[in-house]
Amino acid sequence: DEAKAESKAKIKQLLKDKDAVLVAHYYTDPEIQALAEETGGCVSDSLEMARFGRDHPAKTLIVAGVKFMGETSKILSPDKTILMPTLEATCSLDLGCPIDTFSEFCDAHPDHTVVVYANTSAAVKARADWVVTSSIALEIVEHLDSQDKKMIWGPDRHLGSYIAKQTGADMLMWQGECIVHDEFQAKALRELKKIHPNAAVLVHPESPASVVELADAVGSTSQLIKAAQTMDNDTFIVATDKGIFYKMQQAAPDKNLIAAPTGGNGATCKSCAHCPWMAMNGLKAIESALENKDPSQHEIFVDDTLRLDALKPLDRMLDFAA
Ligand code: CIZ
Ligand code: SF4
Repeated sequence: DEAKAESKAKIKQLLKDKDAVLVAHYYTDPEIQALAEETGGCVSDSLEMARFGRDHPAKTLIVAGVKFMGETSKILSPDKTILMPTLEATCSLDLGCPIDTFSEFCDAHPDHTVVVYANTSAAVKARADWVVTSSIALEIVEHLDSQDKKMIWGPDRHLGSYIAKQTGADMLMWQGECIVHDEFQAKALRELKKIHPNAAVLVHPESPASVVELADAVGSTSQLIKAAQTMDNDTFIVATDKGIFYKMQQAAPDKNLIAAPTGGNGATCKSCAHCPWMAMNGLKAIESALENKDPSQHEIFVDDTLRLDALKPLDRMLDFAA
């Protein structure tokens, strides 16, 4: 509608005026992803967002995602201004892994290599030996396992169990989960598969093991988009945040994409396959981030000592991925 068009025009102007670029996650709302594309920004997973932001010449990055993504950008690009539509956009994995208790857990197992998921605070990253995202977690754990390392894994227990099962690695699990993926339901998914017998099931490994077991392809957001593009099936049942349908449909325009069922088959779900924190990245919030009249609402700062400690395991991942 008119207000939205006005807001988009204003954002486009502000992006130019402030030498800023919009970096959006696959789970943000479709209009935010479209705006990032239209304005020369990027839409991707957390690993690519951080790399794109680091390598882009813009002075300011608007990170439409959740807080840990803004922090990762600041850690990689300390000289850039990192703004977020709202600093209240967090993540249940980050919230469920406070530095004090996580650090105690690590201290109790000093002979273990600490591997943490990107969905964590800068402080938790700083305590880790390795940071991984879901697109590269399997390879990195395989690599560490081949060196006979015992590992502490945090915070996502579903992703951790999936990787332990695939690799046979010795991993002590932190008990965290994503409130979105944790809600996918195996029983309802089995029923849905009966209705669509030719559909392939695509599952993000933050989902429960019972759901992962039903998958034809398991992978990170980018890997699932690739699967929809390359697999022969004409229908896909997708177990990850609904935001992904925007890019997945773009990549596979002729395919029929169906959301996997969540708690109570949609009747009693809490997140209903869309992250409430990702949903906070609306047009008005982006506008207000660009204006940055109140940095306490928008700007990411990471203490310098913490930044350097968190940079080491992050760079380890980026070098491994390169
Ligand atoms: O669930 C998330 O927040 C994901 C998949 C983040 C990422 O690595 O892109
Ligand atoms: Fe965190 Fe899950 Fe939201 Fe991703 S979708 S930001 S893992 S709560």
